Amino acid sequence: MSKLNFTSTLGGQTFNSPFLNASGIHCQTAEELADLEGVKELGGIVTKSATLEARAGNDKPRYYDLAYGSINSMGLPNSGYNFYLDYVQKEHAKPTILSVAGLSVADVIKLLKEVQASDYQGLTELNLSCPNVIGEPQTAYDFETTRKVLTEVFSFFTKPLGVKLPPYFDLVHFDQIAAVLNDFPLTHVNTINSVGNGLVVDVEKEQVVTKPKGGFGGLGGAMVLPTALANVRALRQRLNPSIAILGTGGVTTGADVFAHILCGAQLVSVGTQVIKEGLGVYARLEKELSDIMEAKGYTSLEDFRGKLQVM
Ligand code: RRO
Repeated sequence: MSKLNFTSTLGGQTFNSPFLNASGIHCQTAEELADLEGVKELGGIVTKSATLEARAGNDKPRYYDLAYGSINSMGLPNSGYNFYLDYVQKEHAKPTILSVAGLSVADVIKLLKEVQASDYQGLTELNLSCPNVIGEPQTAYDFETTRKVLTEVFSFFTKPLGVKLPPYFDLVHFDQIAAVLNDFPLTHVNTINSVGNGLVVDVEKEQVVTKPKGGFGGLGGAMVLPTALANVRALRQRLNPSIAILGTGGVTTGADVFAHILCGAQLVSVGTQVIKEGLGVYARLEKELSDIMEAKGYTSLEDFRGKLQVM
């Protein structure tokens, strides 16, 4: 097992393992971020998406655990970008990804100007896909606006930058978003955010399970794995080779991690399963991935990355 090479590179940085936390998962407070640093199987740390001002988020209950995954309508609770920008500028044993989100285009520009002006040289990820801010659309479903935002951002931003995308469900939409993204020097795209605006019904209570937005919320966990794999694969087939894909969505086993990498993922994030199982999930996933690689005679992630076969 120790002979396996789990290294991947992204934005000029080396990640010693393919595992990340999904943004929003155990990464909002200083204590949670410190916990992530202590997980040796984690290759890098992603922050909760940061906004200009701190936010309390939506009313509770706003997260609900399901046998087949989760539904959330957190509403971007976070400590504000100053806190996360301070955090990523400190010394860390692992690479960091600073996730940022704007409530308007002007917010995004202001946030990224602050990052540009700071000493932070690591990766930043612009979240274009939060499904839960009341009254706000998911930007990346609007291809024109996405192009407009990225054009403005790259007029001044010179540091490593990726975007977090919502899931797409139509092959033409994959073509359209890829055509936009390929015009910019992105380090990566992270796909997928939760499957927006699902609705879970408690039949006994004849009621929804989360309070905000009448119960509508983002779906994650096992139920979204095929959607996540489709997005990783379809984008890998369409994006410039210089744009890495971070695979997020539906990982519960080492086989799921293997599948994400086979579809083209450079790194793989875990969200819902961390909430269900705790941070020990990463040791289990690493062991399961190692067992699969050893059984197949693979010694590095490059041996199978992107090599999914079709019939
Ligand atoms: O905070 C949230 O409600 C949230 C965000 Br910003 C996101 O990007 N994805 C998600 O499922 N929840």
